[in-house]
Amino acid sequence: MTTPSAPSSRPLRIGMVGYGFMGAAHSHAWRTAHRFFDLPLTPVLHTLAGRTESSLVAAAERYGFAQTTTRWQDLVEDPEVDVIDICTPGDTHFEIAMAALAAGKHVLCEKPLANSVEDSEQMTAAAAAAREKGVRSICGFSYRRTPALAYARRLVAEGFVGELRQVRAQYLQDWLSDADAPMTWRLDREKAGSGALGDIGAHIVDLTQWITGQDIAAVAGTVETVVPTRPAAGTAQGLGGTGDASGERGTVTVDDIALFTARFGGGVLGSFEATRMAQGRKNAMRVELNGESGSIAFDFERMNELEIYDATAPTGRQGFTRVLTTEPEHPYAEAWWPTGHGLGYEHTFTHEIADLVRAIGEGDDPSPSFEEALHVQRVLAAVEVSSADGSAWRDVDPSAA
Ligand code: SOE
Repeated sequence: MTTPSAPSSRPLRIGMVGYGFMGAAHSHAWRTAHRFFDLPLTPVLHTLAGRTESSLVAAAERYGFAQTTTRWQDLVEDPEVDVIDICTPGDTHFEIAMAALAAGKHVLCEKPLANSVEDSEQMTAAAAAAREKGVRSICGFSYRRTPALAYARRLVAEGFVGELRQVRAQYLQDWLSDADAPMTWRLDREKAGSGALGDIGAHIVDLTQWITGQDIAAVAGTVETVVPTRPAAGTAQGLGGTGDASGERGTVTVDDIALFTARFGGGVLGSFEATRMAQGRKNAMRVELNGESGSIAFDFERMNELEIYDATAPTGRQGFTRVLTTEPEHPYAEAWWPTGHGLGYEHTFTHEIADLVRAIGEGDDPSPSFEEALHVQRVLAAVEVSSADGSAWRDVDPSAA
């Protein structure tokens, strides 16, 4: 009988705050990344922090953390913890990230970076100061690590679409279509910052900027709350659940739908739709780029595929081609299964963690940086200001936000 050998690289000890949807996704990624990617450090699930002792302990057992604490400050104060992974609602990001950076801990902060531009600015300044001391920080825009989308970025950079003419982005979900879906923290502005805009619209803002290599410079938009009150109590399931329709109702303080037009820095026009009211669309995060010589289209509900259209092909053979992005040529794919076997939602997080661990081990700056996440925050803020201003165009800059 042989004993499995100990990890060959140095440990990277993780202190995670929060253990909901994102806590589950991140822990899975921390556990898995070094088993599929060659990494300079081996992540170790050191301590899980959360408020409610009983569910915290159960989550730690399920996710594989060695210990728990009901004080996130313990993670920051523990010299053994190397990375603070913030998986809590947006209202807590600022305080935890600032303390972690000041203590010299690397930080992975879920998106959106914070609930306000002002907090995001301070976090970005703190991350920049910490970077001087070798401390790394990253914001969790995990969809960048979808092989098809990373490949789309490469195609754009290689000139496949030629000059970019138009960007179309949608993030469609339906878990709030039922007017009796219960109140959750995602419907509370104090906790979440905004609704569909910040929770899912933030992803398509980040993605389109990253894929095109252009920041959004101005926006004109409308945000709307379609269902103003919802059952205060109910049974949670997934993001939503079943509300107690006969009981008390709470007030929804965030948007259900956000629609906006954007002008990218390079001059290209883009349209954006973020909604949690699109019946039948479960996680349809779609991006389409139309250029002079071709188009690229993606839908997360078919995440292993990228549609590409080559306008330079002979007319009789033109048409969208469905590329299965599971080949060794596609970013991240080679580390996984034999050709064609496909990946899932969780892999985007595993790739994010693999890139982060590599950056920490090699002394590089991981991306998306807090600077990039701050720009996303400024775009979101400008959309809200535009909406309040009767959908007038607003510049995305520090003074306008
Ligand atoms: C996390 O990255 C996240 O944005 C969640 O907060 C959303 O609710 C989810 O639907 C997509 O991923």
